[in-house]
Amino acid sequence: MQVYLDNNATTMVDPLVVQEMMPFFSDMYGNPNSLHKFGTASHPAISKAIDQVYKALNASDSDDIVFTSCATESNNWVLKSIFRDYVVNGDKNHIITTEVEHPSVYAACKALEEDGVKVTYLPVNSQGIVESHIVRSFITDKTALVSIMWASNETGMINPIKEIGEICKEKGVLFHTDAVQAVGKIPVDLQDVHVDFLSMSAHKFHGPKGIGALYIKNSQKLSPLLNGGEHMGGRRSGTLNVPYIVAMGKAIELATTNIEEKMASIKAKRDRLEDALLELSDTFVVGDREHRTPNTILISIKGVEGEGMLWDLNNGQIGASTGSACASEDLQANTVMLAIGADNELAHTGIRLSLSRFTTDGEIDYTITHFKKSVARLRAISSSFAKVGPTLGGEAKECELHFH
Ligand code: C6P
Repeated sequence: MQVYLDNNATTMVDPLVVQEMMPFFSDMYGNPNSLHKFGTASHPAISKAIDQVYKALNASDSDDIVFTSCATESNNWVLKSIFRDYVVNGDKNHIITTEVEHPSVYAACKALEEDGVKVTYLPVNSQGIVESHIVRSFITDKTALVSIMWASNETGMINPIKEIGEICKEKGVLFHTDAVQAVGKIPVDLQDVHVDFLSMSAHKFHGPKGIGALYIKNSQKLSPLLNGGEHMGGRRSGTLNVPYIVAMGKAIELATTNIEEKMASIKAKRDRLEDALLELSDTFVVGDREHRTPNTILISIKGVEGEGMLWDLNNGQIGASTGSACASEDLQANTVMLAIGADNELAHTGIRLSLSRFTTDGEIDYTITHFKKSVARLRAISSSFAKVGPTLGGEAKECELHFH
């Protein structure tokens, strides 16, 4: 058996999505900006895809949804254009974000600091959540933007986006959320929350890699990142990637239709896996289940290095990760675990398991058995675990961590 439990890194493309996109490679392949029939043939499918994305997010007709190449582009677009529009060409100089953002926000903020922007990196609490009152306390009349992820790719913890949006609205500050790990996993209703800009990526909800989007409330000002032709109303130049746009529309429709049912089914499997793994002594899961995306577990197993565990799981045909896929080669401690107060040793023990709607009960059973054997094997050869030994009556916990 093979088990893929790294769905926060990327997901399998749903076969129904593949079917929908195929005709636009070699059949209806014209450039949609061309005036002949080869070009115009794809217009109905593009319109349908745009409608599917608006409907999935409950966006209004006055809002813009602009297709991009990925969420990294969407995030960079917001941050760099806010810098241009409100810092260079305005009187603001401050951006608020968090210590636990994905690198496409965090590294972009670091780059803006070199250009003179003051950036505040907010801490998270011991659950890995940004508390809204902290956001409020750092907003000044120089703040151009607050950028806070909706849900964490590492822990699955869901931030109080509705509260933060209300605070930003009240203070007259623009609010961007990186919703890559929220869209398609939990309900995202843009009539219910106040968000100015929202980034997403299709390959996180069973669409293909290389297509994302940026939502812009009320089609407001945001200078383009890519200048060129008049594609997407001049907001994002570059010939439209028709097959991928069609795929993204289909994927978001499939992911968000009856989302509550899908969430309940994934959560039941996730909880069963989590309960079984927490039977092991000296294990911790970051964050409570109530505030977590239904597919994610970040588990720490005392005495077991994350990389060793991944290797062992991989030998058993199970794909997992120690955290963000783009940081997985540097063998550093998990930065989110450090941010929530784990010590360096513990922050090397995190394993991220992320399910999808395609994960089966049989795969969960197999993973439980293999995981437990791996832990026993690795603990038997772990020098740190041997030295300290299992905590007497070692308790397994899911909730806030108090490491110190
Ligand atoms: N996170 C992970 O293993 P792209 O690669 O541009 O489609 O998505 C980037 C991105 C932005 N924000 C968040 C919250 C994300 O999780 C990701 C992708 C993967 O966690 C790959 S690093």
